[in-house]
Amino acid sequence: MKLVMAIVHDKDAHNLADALVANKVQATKLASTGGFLREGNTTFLIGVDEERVSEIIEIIRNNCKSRTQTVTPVYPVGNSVETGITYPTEILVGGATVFVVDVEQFLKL
Ligand code: 2BA
Repeated sequence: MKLVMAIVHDKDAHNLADALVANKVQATKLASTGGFLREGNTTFLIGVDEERVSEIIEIIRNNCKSRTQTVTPVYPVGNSVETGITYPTEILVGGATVFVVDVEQFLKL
């Protein structure tokens, strides 16, 4: 068994949740926060048999768009140690950041 962890934009979370249910995939949806933008995103935990991993990845791909976002540093120019960015910059966010990991044990007690 595998655990698919997918970090997606909040705007895609509803459609992705619907698509997972429609495909009879069990998932848990967590409210999360991106470390860089410090904005809300959504993390899905999806436990599946190994044979279904590529199907799950396709479902995620089909429901998560990439978006450009403008980042304006909160630090003044010359003191942008944390971000390294000193002026408004466009960054690409998503579609989805996906981790697939082995599950040692899966128990429902
Ligand atoms: P955030 O950390 O808020 O990052 C949002 C976007 O900002 C990233 O999009 C990336 O384009 C950009 N970004 C992140 N760190 C940066 C930096 N140090 N300098 C310049 N630009 C930077 P994505 O790569 O699509 O990531 C979307 C969200 O997925 C991230 O939100 C984070 O919550 C998660 N994520 C991405 N990579 C991760 C990783 N290796 N481990 C854990 N979570 C990750």
